[in-house]
Amino acid sequence: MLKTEVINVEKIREDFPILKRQVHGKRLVYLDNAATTQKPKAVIDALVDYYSRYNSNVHRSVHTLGEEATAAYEAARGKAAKFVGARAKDLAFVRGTTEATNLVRFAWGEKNVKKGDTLVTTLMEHHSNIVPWQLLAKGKGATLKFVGLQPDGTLDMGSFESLLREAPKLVAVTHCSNVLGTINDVATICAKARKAGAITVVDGAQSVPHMPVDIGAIGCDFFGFSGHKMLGPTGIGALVGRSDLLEEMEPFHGGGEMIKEVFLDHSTWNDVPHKFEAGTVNIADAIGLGAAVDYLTAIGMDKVREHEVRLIAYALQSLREVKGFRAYGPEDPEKKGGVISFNLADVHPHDLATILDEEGIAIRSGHHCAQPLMRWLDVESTSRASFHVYNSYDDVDALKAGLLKAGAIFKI
Ligand code: 7TS
Repeated sequence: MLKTEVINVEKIREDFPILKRQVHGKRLVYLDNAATTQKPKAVIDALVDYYSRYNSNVHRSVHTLGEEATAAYEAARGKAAKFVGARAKDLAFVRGTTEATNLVRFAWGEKNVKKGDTLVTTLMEHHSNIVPWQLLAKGKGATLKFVGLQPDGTLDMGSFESLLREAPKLVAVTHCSNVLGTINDVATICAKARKAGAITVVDGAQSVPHMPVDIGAIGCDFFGFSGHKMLGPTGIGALVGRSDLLEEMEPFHGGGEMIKEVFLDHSTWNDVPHKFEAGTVNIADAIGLGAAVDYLTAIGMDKVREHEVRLIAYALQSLREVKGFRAYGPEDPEKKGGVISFNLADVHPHDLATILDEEGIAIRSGHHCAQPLMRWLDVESTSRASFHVYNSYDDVDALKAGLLKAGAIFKI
């Protein structure tokens, strides 16, 4: 059975040119969506259209091309903001989630974090939600502390509550783990953190591409996400911030377009969000992200989520039948995003990924930029299959067949 019956996978697959290619003579089974997703023709066409019809810089030229490019760039901002329940003026385009976090580190953190302060993140974070806070803490003489995990791969809320008693300046947490798939109750976390006086930063890299997200309902102060994980181009993402904080923050980068006036001894800043978009921005890819938002909106994010829940449920049930298979993270598909991290007995994940590649199956193996989590799991690395709209039960069956083949090779 190909379809999950929630969305028409066969029809959707037609929109993705890359899915027609073969790898080692086999049908491409792309299960590395948590690293980056494939792009529908609508997104590729939006890039080609911009470069072939109205390529021009934005916010400066009064000629027709300049005005068309500015209108398309700002329309993309509006689309991206609406997609996550935010206002366009509260959304700054950045390169991706990593840059969003670093923007907060510099533009908010440098001014507000002081010696002796506590910053809080969690053990399940991607390095991009750990290292910037480590650097900030080190520079300021602050301390970075970590919320622990429960054996099922969910956050230990007891450990969170006790860290809140230290009145942290900042709480940074992922909406959805890129390894365990754990979906965190970020609304509750942000409400508690705010009550304790902390600023909240939510990493939406693995949630926005896979489920309906309403930043207003989450109630965080900052929220970052990446376009390339949601069918959009690489090099574009967004930081959404609370407007009063964005207003009072320092700029991130200095240069053209982020200023109002420049004198020899000082400058004044452009309005938010342009204050955070120095230099020539990534026009084409922002427009491409707008096209990706249109594409996902037409499918419906509630359907995307339901489709992935069914795929995850099917995959967990089916892959558990493979001898030596061990998955990490929550077992309930309703509590999990579209990723399954696993190991197959003691086969090295890179060996497994190489064997699967011979079958045309793309998974990721490694530490997934989450080394503290790997240590907590007591493994060096894992294999990871991750899903999106074009994946089907057939892809799961192909993965299972690949694992059985690997099992036979390694005599498990
Ligand atoms: N946060 C999470 C939860 C992520 O999964 C990633 C990327 C990032 C932040 C950083 O996003 P970027 O677009 O700035 O790179 N995660 C992965 C991954 O799991 N495999 O490759 C990239």
